[in-house]
Order: sequence, then C-alpha cells, then structure tokens
Amino acid sequence: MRRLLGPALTILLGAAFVALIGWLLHQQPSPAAVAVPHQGAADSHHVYLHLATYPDSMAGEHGKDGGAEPDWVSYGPTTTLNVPRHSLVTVTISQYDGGEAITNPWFARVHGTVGGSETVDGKTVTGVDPEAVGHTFTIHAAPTAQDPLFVSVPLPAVPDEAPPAAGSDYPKPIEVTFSFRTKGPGKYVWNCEFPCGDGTYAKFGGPMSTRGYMSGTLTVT
Ligand SMILES: [Cu+2]
Repeated sequence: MRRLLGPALTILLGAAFVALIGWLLHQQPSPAAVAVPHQGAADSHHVYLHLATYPDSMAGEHGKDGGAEPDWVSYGPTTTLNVPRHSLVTVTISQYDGGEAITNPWFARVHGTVGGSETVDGKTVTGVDPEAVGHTFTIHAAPTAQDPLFVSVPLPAVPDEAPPAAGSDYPKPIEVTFSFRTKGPGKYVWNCEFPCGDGTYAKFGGPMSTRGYMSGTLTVT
C-alpha cells in the first residue's frame, strides 16, 4: 500500500498543478479592449484569424512602448480570440521569433487540425524539427460540459542569423497556417508549450504564465 502511495501522490500533485495553472490563466484579467479578430468571410462558417509571435511585446496588445514588460515574448495583435460555433477556422501565424530545442517533442507535432497538418511557408507538414521550435499555439479544453477542443501546432524558429526585413525591426516571418473546426459554444484557454519564459518554473514563468503574452482565451460564441 505504501509503495503505491508515492506514485499516486505524484499523479495527484501533477493534476493539482495543472488545475492550478488553468485556474490562474482564467483569473488574470482580459485586456480591456476585447478584439474580435476574425474577419467576416463570404461563407460565415469559414472564418480567418491572423496572429503573430514576436520576440518582444512592442507589436501586440501592450502598445508600441511594450507596456510593463517590453522585453517579454508575445502573441499579437491580441490574445483574446473569438470564433463562431460550428465553423471552420483558418489561422495564420506570422512567426518572427527565434527558438531552440523543445522540451517535449510531442509538441513539435501537429495535433487536432483539419488533415492533421499545417503549412509552413506554403509547405504542408505534420510536424517540425524539435530542435528548432519558436513557439506553439495550443488550445486546451479542461474536461467540462462544453465540447472538447484540442489543437496544437508548432511554430518553427526563425534562424538566429536572419537579418531584419526591410523597414522592420523583425526578420521576415515564417508563415504557419492551419485550420480547425469548432463545435458548440465554449470558453477555452490557449498557450505556448515551448517554455520561452523566464527562469522560474523551468522557463514557464514570466510571459509564459502571464495572460496577454504567451497565453490567452479562445471563446467559441
Ligand atoms: Cu512561446
């Protein structure tokens, strides 16, 4: 019995930690201006989202001066996403940031998208090199009464030596596109699963654990 207690306790503590992170993500206030970045398409059941990942927070929802933490990596233009129910959602992410080896190579694979794939600069792939990941976009669904929604796509790293693009502070981005289908209405959280935060919590601190940088909400309306 005592021998079983150790692993059981570990699992329990792990589950409690995951629950705590989920609760913390839900507790942080959303940005005041709640943007609805999906553009109305000709077919109302197919919407588009355009996001970007930056090596700092000067281009997203924190304003041009970067707000409180200008050096933190961020998603933009907003981390508050709204998409309609029973729809096809096509997301394009312009990835401007560098990266390195991902801790968990499972997140270097594509999960939960239409066709189980994404395109990287136009090329269809089911995963990227786990040694060169910039960020991931990972929608989580806690087991609740709402419809499950799990999508995770890796965003390859922009090479460190890439020069800034003309007229930009950032290099030419890597364009990642994928689609997923929504079911019924629900509230979900998403985050990056590449530990790109500060040194606390195995690099899951700072921008990784603060709403509006490497995490946000996705509301299916
Ligand atoms: Cu990240």
